[in-house]
Formats: sequence, C-alpha cells, structure tokens
Amino acid sequence: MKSAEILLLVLCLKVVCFLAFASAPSTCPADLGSKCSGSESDEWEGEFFPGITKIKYEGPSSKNRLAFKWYNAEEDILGKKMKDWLRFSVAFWHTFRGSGADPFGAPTKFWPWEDGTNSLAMAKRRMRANFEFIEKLGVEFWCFHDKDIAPDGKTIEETNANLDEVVAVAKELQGSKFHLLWGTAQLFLHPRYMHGAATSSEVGVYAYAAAQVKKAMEVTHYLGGENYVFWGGREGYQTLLNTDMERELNHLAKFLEAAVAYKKKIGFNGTLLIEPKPQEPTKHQYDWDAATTANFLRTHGLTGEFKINIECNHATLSGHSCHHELETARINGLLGNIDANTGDPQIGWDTDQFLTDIGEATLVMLSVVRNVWGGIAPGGFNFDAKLRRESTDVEDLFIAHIIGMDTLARGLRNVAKLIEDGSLSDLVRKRYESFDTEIGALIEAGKADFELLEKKALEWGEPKVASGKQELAEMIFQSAL
Ligand code: XUL
Ligand code: CO
Repeated sequence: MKSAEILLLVLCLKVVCFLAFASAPSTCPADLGSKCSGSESDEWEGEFFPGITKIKYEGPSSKNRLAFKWYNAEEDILGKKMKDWLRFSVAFWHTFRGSGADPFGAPTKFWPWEDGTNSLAMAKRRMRANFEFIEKLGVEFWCFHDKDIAPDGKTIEETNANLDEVVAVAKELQGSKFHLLWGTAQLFLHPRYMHGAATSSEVGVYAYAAAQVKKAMEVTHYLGGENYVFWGGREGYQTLLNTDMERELNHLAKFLEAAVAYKKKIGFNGTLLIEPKPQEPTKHQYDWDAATTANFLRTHGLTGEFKINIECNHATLSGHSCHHELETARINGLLGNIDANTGDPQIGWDTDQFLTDIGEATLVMLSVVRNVWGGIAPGGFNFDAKLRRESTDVEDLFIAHIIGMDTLARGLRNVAKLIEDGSLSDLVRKRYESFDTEIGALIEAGKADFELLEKKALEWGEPKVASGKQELAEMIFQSAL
C-alpha cells in the first residue's frame, strides 16, 4: 500500500469511528475559546443565533439574504395560506448534527454552541438551539431520529432514560407554537444493524430494533407527532447468494404489523409513513421506490395503515423523477409526506441538497395541489437536506433553508398561475377526449369486451392519431415559471 493510500484509510477509519460515536467534533477547535469547555451544563449565555432576527417576507426585489423573496407564510394561494400548503419542517439530524464529514474528510462545521461532547447536557443545549432556529426561520415543524437528539447509554434502559430527559426539554420548548412533523428510529448506524434491523438474519437484532421503535413511537406520541417514519436504512441485501429474500420481506411485514398494533395500543393517531430509497447503504433496499412500496403494502394487507414519504433525492437515485414518484404515490392514495431535497445531476449518490430548481419545485407542487386532500397534511415538507461540506458559517444554515422555502413557495405560486391559465389541463383533457364518448365510457366502466371493440375497430378502420404536443406542454409550463 502506498503511503497516500494508508493515509486515506486511516482518515476514513477515523471518520467512521467519529460517525459511530458522535456527530459533534471530538476536540474543541481553538477559536471557540471559553465556550468550548465540554462542561456538563446545558446553559448557554444569550442567543444561539445573535444578530439574526426573525426572517421576514420582503418580496422578489429584496436583496436581503436573510429575507424571504417568495415565501409569505400568511398569504392566501389557491384558497389556503402558504404555510398550510407547505408545512415546512427542519430536520434535526442535518441542521444540528451534520458535521460536514464525508468518507474522505473530517468534520468542517464547529458551531459555537457545540462543546465537543456527545453528552446529555450538550443534547439539551442543542435542542434549545433547534427551537431558536425554527422560531427565527418562521417554521412550525421539526423532525428527528432518536439517536440525533440523545446519547446512547450502556443499556436499553439507560438509553431510554437519556431520551426521556431530552424529550422533556423538547416538549417544553415546543409549547403550543411548534409541532413535531415526525419522529423515527435510527436503525442503521450501530454495528448491530449491519445486516439490517427488521430484516436482519439475527433474531436478537430484530427484537432490539422492535424495542427501539417501540420507544421512538412512544416519544413521538408524547411530543404530539403528526407522523412516524420508517426509512429502511439497511433493510435490503448486499448479495442474494447469502439472502433469503422471501423470509426477510415477511419479517419486515411482521415488524410493520407489530408497529401498527402498538400504535393502536398507545392511542397514537399519527400517520405511519414508509420512505422509499433504492440503494445506499445496501446494494438493494427493499423499499426501492413508490411502486415497489405500494406493492409490498398491498401484498401484506398494510395499505390502509401506511402512507409514503417521498424523498426527491431518493426518487432520482431510483431512476425516476421526483414528480414521477409523487404521482405514483398520489394515484395510489398513498402520498403522505415529502422529504424536500434534491441530488446532483452528475453525482450518483444521496447528496441531500436543498432544492433550488424552480421547475422541479413547480412539478412537486403540481402533485401536492392535485392530491386528494388538496395538500399533504398531516404530512409536510421536511428539509432532509444539508449544507455543503464547504459551507461553514452559521448564517449558511438560515440561507440554505430560506432558499429551500422560497423555491417551493415559487413552485406553489407557479402552480396557481398554471391553474388560472388552464391551458395545460386543457391540453391534457383534449388529449384523451376520444374517451369522452359512449364507447370510452363503456371501456372505463369495464363494460367493453373484445367482441364489441373488434366491431368498432372494423367500423372505424385505421384510427387517426393526434400529436402529443409535448413541446407545447413544455412551452405552457415554462411560461408559468
Ligand atoms: C436517508 C434518509 C433518512 C430518512 C429518515 O437517506 O432520507 O434521513 O429520511 O431516516
Ligand atoms: Co429522508
């Protein structure tokens, strides 16, 4: 091995160790001075974000980087306030535990409130920072994994006690002003989950995962969570040569059935959501995409109990667009929530970037506005998105969320324009108008048999086939941007 390779290996191992035990830096950077003491106190003098006041809407001509140009929470669009269409949520794991580490490089973010530890005191202080952040950003919701918000203890009991302490702080800070969009259990970081959790080949791991999800559901319920998410972090396989796929899928279904039973037992009324992803960390994740997930739910009689959380970056990893995944979930009556992010067109992994593409956001909002309930509540838009490794200023956390919120707000405004204009829906309606006939109605009602259709084909002769008008559709769409 060349010395450069050894250096890289050592660095990677360091990063892996770092990720396993804490997302915060393990030593205090020199420039944090006395505040970086690693102390046992969750106290913090003054504000976490001094100099940043509540982010306001200033309109499209504003040059203020800390203002909304398009998102105006109270403004009515298509009969609802923007904030009620969008229900934005801050993802605790990215915004407060994201360190900037990647497989090749050490952490780059050393937020002033971090003390370099993964202590309980630090966890409580971080929770206070979270609520100051969402208040200043003007967001009402947040999301978390159990492991993001509280450190592990030596036993399940100790771990649960730690979680309870932090959750009590979160409950107090939430008050009636803020809400939990969803909670989830993190079932992928610890080595015990290397073969999966509900799909592990080890029964002890299956039971451990059940205990963890049970607790995560309890605290989500306690915090008034509106949803609970299952993302199959390692529920999949690396090779079919050592895998009994049928058995693993059955185990997963039984695990989800047990979750439904427990939800009912504790009186948790939130929606259970499955978040599809095709690969990463496993070579093949079982919840590949929306269609695979819908089929799995149907096969196991779980469709009435679950909805789907579509993450845009996962959609593109599965070879679909986010719009395709949203439409697939929507037409199956399963669209429950959106993890609002995007990938990079040249990089083939889950880069979890803030969505900044206005066209993409308009397509996303088309699905949301068309959804059966006219929106996705009790779901929302969770920013499962992180700053780039190289973005290291505290204000970057605000700027990233502001652009993410403004982009989706622009998408919503554009959909309102498209609806008002009506030409796009006219184009689609006209395209199928040959079915708005007596025979079309019989086909759609399942009453047209092959003999009848053959009779019609003989009578009509060679059918005339009209233009699909794709470029016109694109022209109309673009005129709304
Ligand atoms: C991972 C991912 C997760 C889930 C929650 O790709 O999206 O953050 O959203 O576990
Ligand atoms: Co996600």
